Amino acid sequence: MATTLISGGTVVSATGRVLADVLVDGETIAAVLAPGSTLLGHDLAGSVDRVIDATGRYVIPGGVDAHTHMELPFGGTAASDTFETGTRAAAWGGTTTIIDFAVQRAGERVEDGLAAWHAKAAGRCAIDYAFHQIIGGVDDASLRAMESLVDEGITSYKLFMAYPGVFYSDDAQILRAMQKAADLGLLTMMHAENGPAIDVLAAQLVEAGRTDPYFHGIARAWQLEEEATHRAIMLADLTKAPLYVVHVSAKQAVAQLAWARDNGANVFGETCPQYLYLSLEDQLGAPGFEGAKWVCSTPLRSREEGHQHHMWQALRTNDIQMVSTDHCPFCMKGQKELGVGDFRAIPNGIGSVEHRMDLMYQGVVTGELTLERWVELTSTTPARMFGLHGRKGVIAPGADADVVVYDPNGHTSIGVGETHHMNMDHSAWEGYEIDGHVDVVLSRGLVVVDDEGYHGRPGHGAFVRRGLSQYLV
Ligand code: DUC
Ligand code: ZN
Ligand code: ZN
Ligand code: ZN
Repeated sequence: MATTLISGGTVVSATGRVLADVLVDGETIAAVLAPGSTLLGHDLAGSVDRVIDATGRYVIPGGVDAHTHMELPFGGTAASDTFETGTRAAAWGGTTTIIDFAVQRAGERVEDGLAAWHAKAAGRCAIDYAFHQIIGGVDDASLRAMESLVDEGITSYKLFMAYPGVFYSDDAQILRAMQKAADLGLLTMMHAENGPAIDVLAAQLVEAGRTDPYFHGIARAWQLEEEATHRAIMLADLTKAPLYVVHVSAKQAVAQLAWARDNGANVFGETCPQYLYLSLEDQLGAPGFEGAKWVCSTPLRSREEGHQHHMWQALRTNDIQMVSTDHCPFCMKGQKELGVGDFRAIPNGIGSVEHRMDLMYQGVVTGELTLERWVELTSTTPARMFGLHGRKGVIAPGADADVVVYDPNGHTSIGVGETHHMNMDHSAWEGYEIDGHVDVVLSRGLVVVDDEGYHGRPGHGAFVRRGLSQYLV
């Protein structure tokens, strides 16, 4: 088994930083050592297969993106990244684990949905992957099927309060699923938007000729995110089901989460880079149909109303505990274009799996986050939240050797022709400049990215069975 020494770097964890050498033996981390340590009198650098000089750079645990949608069928099309292209792009950007969503719809068997996702991913991923289970049709059969999920290594599932007729669950269904989840120790993930109310507003807007992409965000008003978040919290409280609210974008929804946590509830929230950087005003100012590239749900929020500023603050105060991408890419041509003349037909989603580590590092540069908080939000907490701790999210003996060498003196220009490896014909992040650079990426000991380029291969990434959330035990 190959041995690698990552020498001279600053190892950053969620709790601190230290100058140290990291010794990798095969697929795992063997030791974290004082710089220049010897082993039984032998110079380590001379006795390993490979030395990576990390002098002047940060050595961090690989990113864990707990919310991606490779190949998700949506709006008559499917997300444009396959597990092969999506995990390759993730690796380029310093993410070494994704947790994707297997899909079950009303009338389908949960077991079949899960098997279909295994079939899509197996043998194709460049980095390790795990699954959550979407339950798009809560009924007796799907509730029974939830009983097998923990044994399958799937310890979280997602419900939708939005998208009536597609993934939607009503309150009765949510209540039943949460009762089951509370029994099983499953973490309930919630898309918290009031879908039936959104659909009425959207129809009224289209009727009035307001069909541009911008009106997607008007229909999906923050009141309907706040209301659904509150409802989810109360149903979770009643059933004693721990709750994780995905893609929080409205400051009022953050306030609901903070209130619930202050009252002792097991409630958590995630946000995404788009809700930190992009705004409804950006979308309004985009020429022609360009704003479609930022159509996602929950939607971008108004900068004038201060949502983005508030979200950075919530990351500091731990009212929001982690950052995922909700990576759900669609090309403009043939996909987003389906919604020319009616924003309701624009497939919802933004592709960011490649850029999350960089975009969040820029928050360190601008003083929004500490270096340690960057690692915590993008790697350590996601691993703990979703039952991967010990293997992922830490640089420690015995952990998987998923490691990133990050250069604070490097530079990354984001855009289609620059660093972009996602299967998209545009970037939601075109023109973003990052004062840092992903230099080297190891996935279970294999160097997948270095100065010479990309060395990853489909099938290196393995399915990871997850344990129960560390926040619930
Ligand atoms: N939101 C998106 O933007 N895309 C897919 C599903 C979702 O909830
Ligand atoms: Zn969602
Ligand atoms: Zn999603
Ligand atoms: Zn560099």
